[in-house]
Amino acid sequence: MTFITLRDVSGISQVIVKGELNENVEEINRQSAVMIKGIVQETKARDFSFEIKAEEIEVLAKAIHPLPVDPIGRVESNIDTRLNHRALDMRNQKTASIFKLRHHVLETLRNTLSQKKFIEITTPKIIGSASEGGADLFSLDYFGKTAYLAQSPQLYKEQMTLGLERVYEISNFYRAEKSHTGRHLSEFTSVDIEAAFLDYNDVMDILETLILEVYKHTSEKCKKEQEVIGHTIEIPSSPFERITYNQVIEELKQNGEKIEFGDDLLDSHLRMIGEKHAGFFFLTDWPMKLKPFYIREKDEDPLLSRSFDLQYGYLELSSGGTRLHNTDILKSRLKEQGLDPAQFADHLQTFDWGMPPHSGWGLGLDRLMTTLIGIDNVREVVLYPRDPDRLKP
Ligand code: AMO
Repeated sequence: MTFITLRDVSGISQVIVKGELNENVEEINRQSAVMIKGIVQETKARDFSFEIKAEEIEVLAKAIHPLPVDPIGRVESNIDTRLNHRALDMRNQKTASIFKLRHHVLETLRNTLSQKKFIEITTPKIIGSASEGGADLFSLDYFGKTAYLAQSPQLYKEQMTLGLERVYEISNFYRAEKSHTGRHLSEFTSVDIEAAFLDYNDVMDILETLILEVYKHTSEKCKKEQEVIGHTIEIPSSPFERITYNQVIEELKQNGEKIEFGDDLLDSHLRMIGEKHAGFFFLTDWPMKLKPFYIREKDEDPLLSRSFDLQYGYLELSSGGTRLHNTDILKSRLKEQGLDPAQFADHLQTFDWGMPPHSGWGLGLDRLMTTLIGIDNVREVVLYPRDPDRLKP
C-alpha cells in the first residue's frame, strides 16, 4: 500500500494506492501533475477528514528530481532562490496564500471604490515627458524619439476629473531609483484615485475607509490564508490619528533632533515618529517646498500645503493632497521646481477647459500588503519583483 499526498489549489488530500496500481506510483516524482480517479472515503488519518482510494492513476507531467526549491517548505530556501523559481514557489502554501490575500485586497479596493462612484481607468505607461518631475525615470527608444515609463498616472488622472469626476487606477508604475530596501521596487503597483470637488480631508476619509475595508474583508474571508501564513490580521483602530508636519517637527526637537521647518523627514526621523505613533496615522500639512508642483497651498498659510502622507509606523504607504487648478499658478510652480512649463503644455491646456477643483492620492499596494501580513520585504508580495539587481525571471 502506498500513500500519495495530492494537492490542488483548494487544499491537500491523501490517496491510498493498493495492488497493481503501485507499479505506476514508483515512477511519480514529487510535484508531478497527475490525474487520479477513485472513491472518496472516510479515513483514520489524523490530518485529513477524507481520503481517496485510487482506481486509476495517470501521470500527466513528471517533475524533475531534485527540484530547485522545495515547495513543501521542509527545506527552506532564501528569497532569491525562491524568486528565481517563482512558479514552483507558488506551490508553497505560504506563498500561494500571500497571493490569494492580494487578490482579496484588490477585490475589496475595486468594490469599495466602485460603491463610492469611482470609475476605473487605465492610463498610458509609455509617456513623452515626466509625470511627476524628478530624475527617477526609465527612458526608452520610441521609434527614434525618447519616451519614458510612467512614474504615476498623476497628470492623466487629474485630467480625467474634468469629465468623469471620480476616477481610480490600479496599475504598475516605474521608478528608476537605485534603492536597495525592503520597501522600494523599480516596478510597483499603485492604487490611485482622483476626485472632483473634494478636498484633501475628504480623500483622506476615503483612504481610511478603504484601508479599514481591506483589513475587515481579509480578516473575515481569509482565515485559512492567515493560518498558513502564521499571521492574524488585526483590524486597526480608527479614526486614524492626523498629525501635522509642524507637530512632528516639535516632537523631533523634543527628542533632541536638530531639525527646522522646511527640512524633509529622514528615515531616522520617521522611525522615531513611527515608534511614538504606531500603526496607521496621517501626517498632514507639509511645507509647500517639499511637495510636487501640483499640490495646492493653504489659504491661511501659503508656506504650508493641503497635503498628507499615510504612514504605517515609519513606513509611508500613500501621499496625496488637494491640487492646484489655476493654470498661471501651476506654471509658476513648475518653474520654481526647475521644470519647463512647455513640457507640460498638453496637461496645462486642460486647466483652461473648466477644470474642477480636485484632490487625490496614490497608495503603494505592495507596501500595504506587507502591513497586512506583517512582513518587511515587498519582494514577498510581488510575483516577479524588479529592483536594480533583479530583471529576471
Ligand atoms: P508618491 O511618489 O509618494 O506619490 O507615491 C505614492 C506611493 O507609492 C508607493 N511607492 C513605491 N512603492 C514601492 N516602490 C517604489 N519605488 C515606490 N515609489 C512609491 C509608496 C508611496 O507612498 N502622484 C503621487 C500621488 C498623488 O499625489 O496622488 C505619487 O506618486 O507607497
